[in-house]
Amino acid sequence: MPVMTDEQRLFFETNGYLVFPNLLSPQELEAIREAADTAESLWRSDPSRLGVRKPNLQQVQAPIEYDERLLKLMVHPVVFPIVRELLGEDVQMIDNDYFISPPNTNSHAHWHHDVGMPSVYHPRSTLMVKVFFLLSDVPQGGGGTAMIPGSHRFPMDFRLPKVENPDEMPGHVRMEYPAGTAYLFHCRIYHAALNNVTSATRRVLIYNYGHSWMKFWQGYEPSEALKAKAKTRVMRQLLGMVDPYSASLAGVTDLDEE
Ligand SMILES: O=C(O)CCC(=O)C(=O)O
Repeated sequence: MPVMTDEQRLFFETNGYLVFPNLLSPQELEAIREAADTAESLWRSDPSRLGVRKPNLQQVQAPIEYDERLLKLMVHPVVFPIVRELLGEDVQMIDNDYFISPPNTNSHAHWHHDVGMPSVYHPRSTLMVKVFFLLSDVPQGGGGTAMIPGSHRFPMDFRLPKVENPDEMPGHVRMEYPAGTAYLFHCRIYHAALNNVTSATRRVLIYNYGHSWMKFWQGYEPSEALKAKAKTRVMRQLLGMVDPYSASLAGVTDLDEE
């Protein structure tokens, strides 16, 4: 059963992204923030834990390994069915991150798309869909994600304008929204993280989904401890615990089905 509204289908096809205002209720947001705080303090207390520790980005790699609430967010009942519809029944997790962009820092990610794959021409395919959950308000100039609407359909040889400062890209839209908002995009869309010129820290959880025959992004392979927590068909497939070439959620109507 399709879950996307006609408005969502048209918007995504045209623009390559979707926004979900107020997706997390205040209670859900509080619980997810608490889980993210726990992950962050564990990560900060142990420099051997995977992630990036740079002045303009602190990246807690694979937050789903840290707290079951962050694992469950991967199957959010509103967003995940849409991801599934966009990618198909062989959907799998590819990577997941918790990004912290400190105040008054320059962009950590200039304009790019996530699936260049120079040998493969796939303008009609959706290879990956990335979902962002905002855990902090992102004010204007607060280092939010920016995208070029419709650029997921640009041809391989499209000449993107060269800009020194990512904020100067013509025609971009900015994901500057309150905490609790989520957005997703088609990974061929051109996107960037803009400069954070405010005194606010941006906090965002990122879940990237692809197909079961794709590899996990290196360093994001689920641990055995995490796999032991996968009690449902959906979770087992998302964590790659099924045959990659016959994986399918076809017929699964209840995300909690064991
Ligand atoms: O931090 C951001 O908003 C951009 C993230 C990004 O570029 C990516 O996930 O590929």
